[in-house]
Amino acid sequence: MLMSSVSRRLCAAAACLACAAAAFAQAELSLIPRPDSVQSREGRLTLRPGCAAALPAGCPESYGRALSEAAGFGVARADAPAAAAIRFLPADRLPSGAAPKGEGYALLVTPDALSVYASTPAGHFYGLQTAAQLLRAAPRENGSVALPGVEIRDAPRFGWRGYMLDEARHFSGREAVMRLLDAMAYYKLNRLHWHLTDSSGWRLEIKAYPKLTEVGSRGSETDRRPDAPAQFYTQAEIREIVAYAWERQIAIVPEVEMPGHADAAVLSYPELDGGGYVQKGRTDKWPRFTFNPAKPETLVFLDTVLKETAALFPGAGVIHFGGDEVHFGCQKWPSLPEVQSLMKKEGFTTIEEVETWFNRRMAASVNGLGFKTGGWDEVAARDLPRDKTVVFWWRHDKPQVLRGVLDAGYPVVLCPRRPCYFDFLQLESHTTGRRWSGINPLGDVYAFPEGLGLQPSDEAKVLGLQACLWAETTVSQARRDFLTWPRLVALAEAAWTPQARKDFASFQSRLPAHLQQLRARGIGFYDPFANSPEITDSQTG
Ligand code: TNX
Repeated sequence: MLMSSVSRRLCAAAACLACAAAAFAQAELSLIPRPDSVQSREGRLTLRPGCAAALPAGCPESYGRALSEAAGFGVARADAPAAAAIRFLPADRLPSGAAPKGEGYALLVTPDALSVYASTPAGHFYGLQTAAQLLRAAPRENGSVALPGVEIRDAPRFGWRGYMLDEARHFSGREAVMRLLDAMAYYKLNRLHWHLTDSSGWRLEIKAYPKLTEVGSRGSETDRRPDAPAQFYTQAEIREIVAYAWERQIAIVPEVEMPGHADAAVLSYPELDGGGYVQKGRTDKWPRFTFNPAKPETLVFLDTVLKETAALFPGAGVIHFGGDEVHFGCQKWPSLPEVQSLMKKEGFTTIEEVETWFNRRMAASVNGLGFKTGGWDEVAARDLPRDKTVVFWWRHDKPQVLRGVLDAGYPVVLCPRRPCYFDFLQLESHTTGRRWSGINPLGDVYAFPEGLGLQPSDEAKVLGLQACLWAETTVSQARRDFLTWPRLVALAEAAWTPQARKDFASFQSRLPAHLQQLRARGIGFYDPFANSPEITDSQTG
């Protein structure tokens, strides 16, 4: 039979697409985080514009949008899986093998359909992210996408896959946070630890204490003018961002720092002052570093702040209350009348006992609101309830603190300065940022936490991993992006992918496609392949 020229051209195009799909199937799929198992299967699936997806019941609109954006064409919504080219199905419909549990999922590409199987909304969501990554990477021809046959089984190594953003030192703002949440979700990260208060700024509207944002939100680490613009989140904005994150399976864990790192709050309400920062004899840096820990007004203030915070972050599970570096600013405590009378009443002989009393008092308040208390690792010395406290281990030079925390039975988030602090340099030749007997290059982030020598019994108590972006040296969003990406992509794989599947060379081969995708999202990054120029505040501020 003679072929028309149109159908000949269509056949040639199909053959070409088949070649591209075959080549694509042979190379490792550029999925990040690398799934637990990926097996090639016979055949391929061609998805055409207008193809339909049967999405999980009750899922947000953003699921369909994510598929359409990744495919590059509109994906319609199908009511029933039978008619759909993309299907989200319950775990027990999986044709063979163990049904995925929890955050796990299975994804099959057959000539008929791309099917995602999971037993929870989180599992379906992570299958969706993998589907989106497959679609973005697949070859295109005449507007269609050709996916190689594949069977993926996947589940995370750690349940806490986090990123801490410091908005107190420099403010990122709503749009940057939304963009960040989208990218975090794409890499299956599920906790944003939001550092909203610190000495250089208070960024969270509290209705009972309006001066916190009228006064305390002005300025930043590098701009202390009292008439600098106010920069903070209204409660309505917080609710919007929390809901946006929730749709993406990300819990936002707020941090309200106490009793230290409190200048912005004390500047707003001077009656709460507990004295300042004394380091190497300098009292000028943070003169109001601590709250007065024993003054009844302080306790009422903090209880009220925590209560409003709890109402804004209903699904957070944890409210972080800081608790770090108090020794920098508690020198005045012994001279405060309220501290003196507390010590007398309780029979305390040391300031440490006052700190412990304060921590326990505020942890009870957090717990009373139905949340666990998060605290930097100093709080492990404060005898807080093991089952209601999450310890964030940050002092990498104190492995004995981690040991003690694990032995005491606290759940732990691992976020040691090295290699998890992204305000540290990522390349020796970079000039701006911190170093502490070393720097935090991409490979070190990727290799974490293997170097810690954790035993399986320890790992059971480790909730997970977290990167922290402290923002003292980041005036611009361009610099925050430069410090964050692609190190956060590496952290995402370290937190998700089983240890036996981690391979830095493979990660590096998959990374370039993701750098392009970050660029397409409007997110900046350091390009380790091109050794792109360092972005410092002096260039961008
Ligand atoms: C230590 S981590 C801090 C932060 C700084 C950071 C800078 C922690 C609990 N405290 O206040 O921003 O170092 O790297």
